Amino acid sequence: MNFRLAGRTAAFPRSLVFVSAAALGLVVAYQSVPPANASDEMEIEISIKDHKFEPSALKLPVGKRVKISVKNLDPSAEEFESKDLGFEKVIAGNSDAIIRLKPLEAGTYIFYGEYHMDTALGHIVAE
Ligand SMILES: [Cu+2]
Repeated sequence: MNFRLAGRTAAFPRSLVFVSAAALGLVVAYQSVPPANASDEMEIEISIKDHKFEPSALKLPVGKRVKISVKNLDPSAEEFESKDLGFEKVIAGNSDAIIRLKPLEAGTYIFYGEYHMDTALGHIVAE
């Protein structure tokens, strides 16, 4: 009788361990869900019209990935470029392009339209 009771007593903690492991599994599964894009990437829009950027001056937070949607509203192509940020992309007339930036460090970054350097100038301040 004592032996049986001991057997039951031992079985109880074992089932507790099982329940705990199941609960832990749920927690781990929940935490491994990748974060939504919106939380770690911000999206901005820049348009090109009459060979000028709008906006031409942007303030962005440091440490966030940035997706830039560029709309070239001019009928002619433009090369959207930044040596500071390390990208260049030719955008045909009346079309769009996407540029993705790595998380920015604090600083000022110049960008320009290489085909119209006299007017197509802009900069990003990250802070
Ligand atoms: Cu270029």
